[in-house]
Amino acid sequence: MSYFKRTQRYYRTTASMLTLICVSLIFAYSVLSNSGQTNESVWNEPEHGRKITIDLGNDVQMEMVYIQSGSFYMGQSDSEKEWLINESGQQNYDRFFSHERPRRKVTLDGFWIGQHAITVEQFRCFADDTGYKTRAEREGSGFGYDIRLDRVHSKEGINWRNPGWEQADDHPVVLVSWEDAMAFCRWISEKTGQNFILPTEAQWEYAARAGTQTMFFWGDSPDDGEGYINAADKSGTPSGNQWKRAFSFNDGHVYTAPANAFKPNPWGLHNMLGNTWEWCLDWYHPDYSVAPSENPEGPETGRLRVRRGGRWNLDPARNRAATRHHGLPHYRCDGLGFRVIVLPE
Ligand SMILES: [Ca+2]
Ligand SMILES: [Ca+2]
Repeated sequence: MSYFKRTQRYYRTTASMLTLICVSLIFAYSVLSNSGQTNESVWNEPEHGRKITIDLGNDVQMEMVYIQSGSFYMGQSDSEKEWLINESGQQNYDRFFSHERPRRKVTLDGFWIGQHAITVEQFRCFADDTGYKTRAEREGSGFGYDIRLDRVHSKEGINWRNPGWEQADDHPVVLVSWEDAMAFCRWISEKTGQNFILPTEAQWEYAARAGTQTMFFWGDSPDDGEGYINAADKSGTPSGNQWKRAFSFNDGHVYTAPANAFKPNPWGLHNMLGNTWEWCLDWYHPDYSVAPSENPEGPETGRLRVRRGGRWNLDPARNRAATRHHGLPHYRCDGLGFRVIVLPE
């Protein structure tokens, strides 16, 4: 065999071996990154954007994304304040939006966060496994959209299994209270051996902004949000009327949308803005700037828990990254769910 042919065969063999090694490495990595439940090192050696898929049983999975530590400006900017006053008037601004200020720099450690809000299917794994009954199920009522009144109102007989309108398994679970969300966290922590908890509102806003400082992660114009958000839109209210205030496009969903129906923010998280409000860990305080600027956790006690991100029946002003709201820990409605985080040890 000529020197040339031997050399060619040598390179061909080496190339095949390298391909085999690469394929094995990729396979090993994907197994590693898909076995968060069993491989501690994956949880504790995170990189920004790294993903873990957790098996909840019954072929149901859940994706978590790692968000690296960093600083960001939390709260409403000066130009945002002007826009809100212009949009809703000084009185409404003072009443609903003034507690988003002052904007200030906050620094956070890294954490894992759900790529999606907890879905109906994921919540069912928890309920089936434990027999847990939510507050709405135990008390037989919740707050839901009343077609007759064309607004959210107290309703008998609604709960996460039946919000009074159709939800597929991949829609975000609704009608769960803060207490219900915490019960889910306890269950999944036990199941995985990891410390699952709700995000603080600082962690929530950091993740929702994903490095942006604009009103929405796609920019400052509500009109540019088409394909990114499910909210009050041109398709109208559940009773067929037009929303008083809405996004200028048709988002294709009257009620909730599936977890993957819209494009994610720059850090790969879906529906942080819109679709459903998301419970946060903190007790509500009207001035969050009194908390430390490093890893703020909210007041030690309180009456109301924070929720963030807006929901499907709200306008652009109430679906921004800085939008904040609150609720009693047992409150539940058909536009309020949650997503979970894990802190690396
Ligand atoms: Ca909509
Ligand atoms: Ca949301």
